[in-house]
Amino acid sequence: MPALDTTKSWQDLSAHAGRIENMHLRDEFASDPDRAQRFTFEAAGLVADLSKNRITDETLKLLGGLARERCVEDWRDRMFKGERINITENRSVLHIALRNCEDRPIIVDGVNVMDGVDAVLKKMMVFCHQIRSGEWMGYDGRPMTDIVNIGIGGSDLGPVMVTEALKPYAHKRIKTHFISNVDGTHAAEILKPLNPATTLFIIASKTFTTQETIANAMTARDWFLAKAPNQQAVARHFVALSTNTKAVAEFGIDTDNMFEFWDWVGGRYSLWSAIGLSIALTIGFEDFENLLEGAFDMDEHFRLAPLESNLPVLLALLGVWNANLQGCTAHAVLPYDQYLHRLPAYLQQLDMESNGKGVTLDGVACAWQTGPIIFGEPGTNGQHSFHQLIHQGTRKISCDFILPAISHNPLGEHHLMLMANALAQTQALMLGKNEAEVRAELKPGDEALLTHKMFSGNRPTTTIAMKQLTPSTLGALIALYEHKVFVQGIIWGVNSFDQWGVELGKQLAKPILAELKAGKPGDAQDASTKALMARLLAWRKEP
Ligand code: G6Q
Repeated sequence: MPALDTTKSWQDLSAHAGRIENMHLRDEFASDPDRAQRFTFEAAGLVADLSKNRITDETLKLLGGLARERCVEDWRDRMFKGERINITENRSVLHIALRNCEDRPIIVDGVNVMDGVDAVLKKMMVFCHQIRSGEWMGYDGRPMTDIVNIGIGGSDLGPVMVTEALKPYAHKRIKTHFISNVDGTHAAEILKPLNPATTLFIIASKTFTTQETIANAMTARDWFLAKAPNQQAVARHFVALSTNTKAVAEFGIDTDNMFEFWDWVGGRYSLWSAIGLSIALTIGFEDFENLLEGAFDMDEHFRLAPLESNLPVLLALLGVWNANLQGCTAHAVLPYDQYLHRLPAYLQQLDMESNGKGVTLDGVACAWQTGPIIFGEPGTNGQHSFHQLIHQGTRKISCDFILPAISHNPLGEHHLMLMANALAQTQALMLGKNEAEVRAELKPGDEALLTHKMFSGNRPTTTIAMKQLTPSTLGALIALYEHKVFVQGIIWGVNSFDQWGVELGKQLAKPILAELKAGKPGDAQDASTKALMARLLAWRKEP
């Protein structure tokens, strides 16, 4: 693929960005009563208002041209067909198969992957029923009250985010917990209140070789066996989610208790697979299917809608516009729903691990910015913290405000207050406060405060609204972001589906661990690492 900055559409967009440099959103809204309507798009139960971004009709037209020149439709179709578009790992990218609710055949290496998908879903359905009904009992004949998912990265963040987001749908008897960090504190604090006789452990690891997960799984097994009557009890209390049958068996989990998935499911795209078992056990299989269906609706929209009204494509192009041509240095995700409090963390992995890449598919260094820094907190907490910088800081930051109309907890006027705050933030970031407005409020003698109280406004925000946060709208929202990230990767020319950056740290941790165990830093370590190791080891020896 030609370098992004050499393409005609990129050059046209850059020239256009220069032409509208002095545009202010306040003036655009004042002069164009249709602006909000023209720049609002809908799909799969989500409404996205793009109008508070620094865009014009011309911008969207040119961005559409960019998408065409970068062959977005072709890449999208190749993904849906199961082609090996993850070229550095020689893999298909088929999370869409996991929620292919119409069962359209998807053939990889002559095999319809839907057969395996359907079989695992069925196995998950049966298991969900057994656990939730209490039919599946622990070693002393009682039903499970606690589920502990042990996994990290893609085998943790999605399930954590979704089980938190869908708490109103959770089974009353069952509490779901997650252990991810190799810091023993995580396992210790989660296990402390639990009773092994009524706890089910889910060991979630695609490779089943991840150091942190295996260490936590072994700790959990030791903790369990310290109370359980015998080794056989493990079969009632440990299940595995993995692609690696051999390693699961070696760990001592009966492979009948293993839920399979495949190498074409990327870790950070895996919550729809067996990795979502903790979700299905928590909210029930029917609502898990509703989650898949919501995602499927978004997939169908992404697959079929023209680029001009295709929500993931539009959000992707807007993100590229803001990051590469409007000088935004980061992107904030601001869910105005407490249940979505782990969404920013989830999206950090989805976006930053997918598009945090510095070379193109051809292995050439990118001369343009790629994946943005993603951060966020649920509203209104962020308003009393980092929103200050978004309003008045020297860095430009684009934001997504995510806003359901109906709360699961309709307490007094809380939800109206929450919505008012979200809307007020996007309005303030758009309008700002000019000199005349500040002067009109300044008390005599407060002239020195003038510039402190002024807001430039003109800061880009997108509002994604929905009727209510449900399994279906959540599924659509996650799929929206997944496809957005994919389209951005296509525009930037990077592989959104590998993660070589995770590897180096893992490799280097091995010799350091060996030396820490031996109590002596190795000579090959750099001076800083060596000194830190020596100091830490010395402290550990002190009484
Ligand atoms: C995700 C990454 C990474 C992965 C974890 C856990 O896309 O590949 O976050 O999910 O490293 O890997 P395992 O599931 O193999 O333990």
